[in-house]
Amino acid sequence: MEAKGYHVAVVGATGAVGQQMLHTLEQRNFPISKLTLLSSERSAGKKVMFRDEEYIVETATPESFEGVQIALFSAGGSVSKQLAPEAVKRGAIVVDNTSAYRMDENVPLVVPEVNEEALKSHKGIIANPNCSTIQMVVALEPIRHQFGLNKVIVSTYQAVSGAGAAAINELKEQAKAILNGDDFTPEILPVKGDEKHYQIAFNAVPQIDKFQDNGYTFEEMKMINETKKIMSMPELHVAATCVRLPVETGHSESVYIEVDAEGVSAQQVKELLKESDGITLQDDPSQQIYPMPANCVGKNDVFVGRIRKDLDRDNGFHMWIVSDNLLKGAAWNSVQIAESLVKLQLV
Ligand code: L14
Repeated sequence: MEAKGYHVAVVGATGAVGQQMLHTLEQRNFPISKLTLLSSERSAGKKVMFRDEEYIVETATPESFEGVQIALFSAGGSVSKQLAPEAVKRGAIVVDNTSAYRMDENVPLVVPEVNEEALKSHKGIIANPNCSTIQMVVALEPIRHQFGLNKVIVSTYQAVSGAGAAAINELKEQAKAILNGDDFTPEILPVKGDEKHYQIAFNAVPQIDKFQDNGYTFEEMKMINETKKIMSMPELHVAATCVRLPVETGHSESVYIEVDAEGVSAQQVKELLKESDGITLQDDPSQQIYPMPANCVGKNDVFVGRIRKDLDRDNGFHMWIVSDNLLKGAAWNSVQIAESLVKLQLV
């Protein structure tokens, strides 16, 4: 079976993340014997190219998963809730890119650089974490391992593509309207299903996903809870503020951390991250070198820079973390999980 590859399904194949999943499967030359492309009814019938072959996307139903071995889901939480168990029932391993199962005790929440081993306990569904969480924990894990970690305070600067292809379109159309002096009506951002919609072009909006009763947004709570779960650190202090910017793709994060060890230098942190898997260090103030989303689009790595020591606390550090939210934040992490499943002979 290994030589020929696996029967893979992509659910949400026409979406912003689904398209990147196909691109990543191609680019990684993932062993595929058969590919099934699925979507909600709305997008069914669309044509999609994969390895120079044209596929017609079909409406996802329970029966669509007959014979599927690996199913990558990215068609929204309700589709995952409905169909992921159906795929598992038919023998597939599901890698789910929605928030539907992330905090479920029976579901491993995996970033391979951090907790690949957690895959071994899977019961059919594996959750792909939130995009903002993934890029942060890739940078935090080597620091935790080397110096210990007890506190994280993060502010995000998130791109619109996280909210899907329609949000990208809204940013572009709005920017055009504003430059032309035309009227416009925000309809999607900050959250499609929420009551009010606000301008995103030439603006900054401190709301990603819906508000919870505690005053934090769901995106902020995802970062807080998922970070603790992935790093197996229920006691870690984490706070998050998530902000949407008029950037098309690439999330940025200003992160403050406190380590356990005393006397650690910024240089030590830089050297550690430079050698760590999945990280590219871009940190040279003398040459104005630091990560920016425009330079990270299309790349799988997490980019880290602006590493400096807090001026008041010996164990405090500040850094700037940027990654392509559709790749390491979504499609690449999902495909990487699939590669790990193959490597660990779990599929
Ligand atoms: O939890 O609107 O996977 O940018 C990440 C992107 C939720 C929406 C998730 C956005 C999504 C979020």
